[in-house]
Amino acid sequence: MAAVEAPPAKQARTDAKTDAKTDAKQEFLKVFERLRDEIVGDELLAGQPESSQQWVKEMMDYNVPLGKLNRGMAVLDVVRSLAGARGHQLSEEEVFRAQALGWCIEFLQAYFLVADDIMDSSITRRGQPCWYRQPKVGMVAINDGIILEACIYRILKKHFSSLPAYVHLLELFHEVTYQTAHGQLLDTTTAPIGTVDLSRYTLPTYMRIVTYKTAFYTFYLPVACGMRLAGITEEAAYKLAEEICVSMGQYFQIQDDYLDCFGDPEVIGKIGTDIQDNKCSWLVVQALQRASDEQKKIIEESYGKDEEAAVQRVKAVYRELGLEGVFKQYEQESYEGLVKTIEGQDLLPQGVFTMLLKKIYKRQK
Ligand code: DMA
Ligand code: MG
Ligand code: MG
Ligand code: MG
Repeated sequence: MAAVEAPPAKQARTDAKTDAKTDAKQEFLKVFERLRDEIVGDELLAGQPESSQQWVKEMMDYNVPLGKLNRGMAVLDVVRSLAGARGHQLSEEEVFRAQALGWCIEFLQAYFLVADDIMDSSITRRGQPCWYRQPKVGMVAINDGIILEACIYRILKKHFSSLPAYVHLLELFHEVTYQTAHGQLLDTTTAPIGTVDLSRYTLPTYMRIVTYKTAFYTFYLPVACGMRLAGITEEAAYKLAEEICVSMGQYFQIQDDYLDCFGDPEVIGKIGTDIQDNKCSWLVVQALQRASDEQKKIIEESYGKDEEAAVQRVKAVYRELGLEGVFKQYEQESYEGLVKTIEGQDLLPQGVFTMLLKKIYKRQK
């Protein structure tokens, strides 16, 4: 059957929207180049051998700007939404600051991912080999991660130290880093190599892991950054933002776990490792709530093994249990619940949150 063509008006609108999106990304990437060049040219690195400057530049180009950039670009969206609600037009400087702060989040993300891929023995990330798997890198990646984290504070110092929000921003990055590292600790210690203990994989344990390892840095951090730049100081507003962002982050990580097993590696840019890695994934938690004794036995014997046949046996049980459908239903309920919460408050403009939610609803990558 021939595809029905979209009416021209709608097509034009869609094109304009796509163009605006590409432009925003291009503008954002330009800011990355500026920040990167500032770091490579700063007084410390300029005094180091050329090879160090080259290394840092290449390491940043490889690890920082090649993701979806949702977290980083969200800061400007949040600032715009907050300014718009007050009828304020952003200056060029305010736009740059929101973008630079967004890059601080992307540096933090890069730092966590470099380390996460080592800990998870992952193969690919963003469609290329994980940084630590580059032959010349190996465990030097640990130090590169430390450099990436330190870059956040150099950017903050250079571009934000004259603002009243500076100390709040420092505290925010420190706090969220601490929370995320504790999430990663829970994630890895709940998945010890070589011991499969299915009694660990409960929903409360799962929710705690994902709240800490993902929700704070993925959603609360960009929203709180935008709120600080907009000059919001009421504690209640931050508490509310945290509540909504944590729910959204839990939903986001559940999608990540689903895609680890059922997503297309070509699309998500990474090869799933959760079953091999013995992870307390949302899927195994759901499977165990529904499995027969026989199915539990298969999971018990095959989970946490780095063997393709074992992975396929676990996936077969997931399919028998209809987990794809269970996920779709969860996704719908979670989305509707979030919309309700967002619409049920009037402390912050709804656009701050709906914008983020729209970007992740039914995501394939
Ligand atoms: C992601 O957990 C959490 C952090 C802090 C990177 P994950 O290992 O499920 O992420 P991914 O699937 O991207 O490796
Ligand atoms: Mg991982
Ligand atoms: Mg991990
Ligand atoms: Mg994952």
